[in-house]
Amino acid sequence: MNGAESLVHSLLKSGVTTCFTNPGTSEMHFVAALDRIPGIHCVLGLFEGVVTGAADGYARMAGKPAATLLHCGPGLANGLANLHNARRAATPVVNIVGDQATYHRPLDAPLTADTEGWARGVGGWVRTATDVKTVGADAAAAVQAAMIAPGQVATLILPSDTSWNDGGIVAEALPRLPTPTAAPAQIEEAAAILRRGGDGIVLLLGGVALHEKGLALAHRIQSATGCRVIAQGSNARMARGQGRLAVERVPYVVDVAVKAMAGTKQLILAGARKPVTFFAYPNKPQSSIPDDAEIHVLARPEQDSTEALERLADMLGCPKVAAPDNGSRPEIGRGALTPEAVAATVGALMPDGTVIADESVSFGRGFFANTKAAAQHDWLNVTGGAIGGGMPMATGAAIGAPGRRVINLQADGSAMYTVQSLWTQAREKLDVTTVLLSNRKYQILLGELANVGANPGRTALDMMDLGNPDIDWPRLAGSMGVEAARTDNAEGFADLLRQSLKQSGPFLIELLI
Ligand SMILES: Cc1ncc(C[n+]2csc(CCOP(=O)(O)OP(=O)(O)O)c2C)c(N)n1
Repeated sequence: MNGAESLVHSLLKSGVTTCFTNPGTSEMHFVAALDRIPGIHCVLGLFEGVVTGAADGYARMAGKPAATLLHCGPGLANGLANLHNARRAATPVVNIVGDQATYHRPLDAPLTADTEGWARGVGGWVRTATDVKTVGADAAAAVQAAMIAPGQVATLILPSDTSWNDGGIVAEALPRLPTPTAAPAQIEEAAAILRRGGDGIVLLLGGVALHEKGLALAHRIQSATGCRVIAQGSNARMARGQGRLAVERVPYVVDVAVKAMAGTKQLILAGARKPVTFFAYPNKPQSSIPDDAEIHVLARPEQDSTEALERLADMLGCPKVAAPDNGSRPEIGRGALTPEAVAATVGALMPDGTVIADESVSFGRGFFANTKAAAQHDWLNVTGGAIGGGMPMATGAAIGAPGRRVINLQADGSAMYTVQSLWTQAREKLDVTTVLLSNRKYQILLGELANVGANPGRTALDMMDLGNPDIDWPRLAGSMGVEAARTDNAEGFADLLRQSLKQSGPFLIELLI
């Protein structure tokens, strides 16, 4: 058995069944091993940002990591932005990077780079395999490391001789390390604040606290104490729709966020961090939370926040409550393609169990209110602010959640970063509906110009304009095997969305907004 074969067998023993890849020469033995050993679904991405973003989306839905397979330092570098997004989402990823043979590295051949250094920025676990005999054990350790709560990118660098040499040994799965629980004092402190009551108590949820069980517990606590419940600005995965507590997110725009969080006196963090603004702006605050607010940590992101919410609810004696009533399903939108009309149509038509991959950027800010009473769904955000995450995330989510429709709410500028995702969706016949929000601008940056106090001229405005030439999305998608159509009104959108939901495979709807 060679090293590559021991690696594949060991990944399988540790429960890894999907590999997103864009290989090169140094990965050929790994690829050949995948041929000989059944059990791993291999998915080709035509750019490493697709590979890494898909691994992120996959694990958010599957609850376990996929492997990537990338080519040397430069292949990793191409995938770094979406590994950064995965790091911010605390997604487990087993990031495998083939590299120069150990004895070839000193020759400084063209693709030789600081692979370890580049990997270190996106995850706390980086290892370079040194011996064929321990490659299997390295793989098991990488899976274990990726799953350390709350989840992380674990990079295993694989010099090609450790792949092709004989003498590989298959490693058994390592035990999953337990998720630390909150200390009693953390629960007591939060309970004391909630018991005392009064205005301005805010429970801020992040991480797994936004999954179904955490939200139900937050609903119990809110019903019993009257505290406000809100979510972090961007989240890996949030359970939403009928019967689930509808929570807003801390807004992106600083002034709007400051207004939304005004009056916060006691901020209780459950798997969340204290909100900070994306950027500093001249004469604006760096956090939306008032300076005099007190911060209490019910559960740190790496602690089990659901269990902490449960202990808190029990300590407070919060009675069981009926599931929240979010009202009736929205009606489909009519007329112009306003954010509200688009959101209402998505909310009206999405089937039960839909996964929303949200990279709607500036157009999507009203989407939450109009989808809270939709069928039950999960909402995934691009978490690290690195655009180009949406389409790969949708692609990976469709593989991680088979049988569920993925709707990708996708701004056009961000889409162009990783547009090759459409090709993978077509090849894998994935049930992804891309709602392409075509404003032909970097709209958000126009707002940012004003926020930083800049006075734009012609050149500055040209840098935010995606027209000239206009991108022909139906033709672009069609060229990659994805059926597509365009509309400029809400009725047309509803027709196309219905059509896409009825058929299997990917579909792209360009909305001229
Ligand atoms: C990797 C990366 N590159 C550049 C940026 C800067 N950036 C933020 S938003 C944006 C434009 C987004 O445009 P689009 O996706 O069309 O959304 P819109 O603003 O039109 O809603 C850019 C270039 C970024 N956040 N991440």
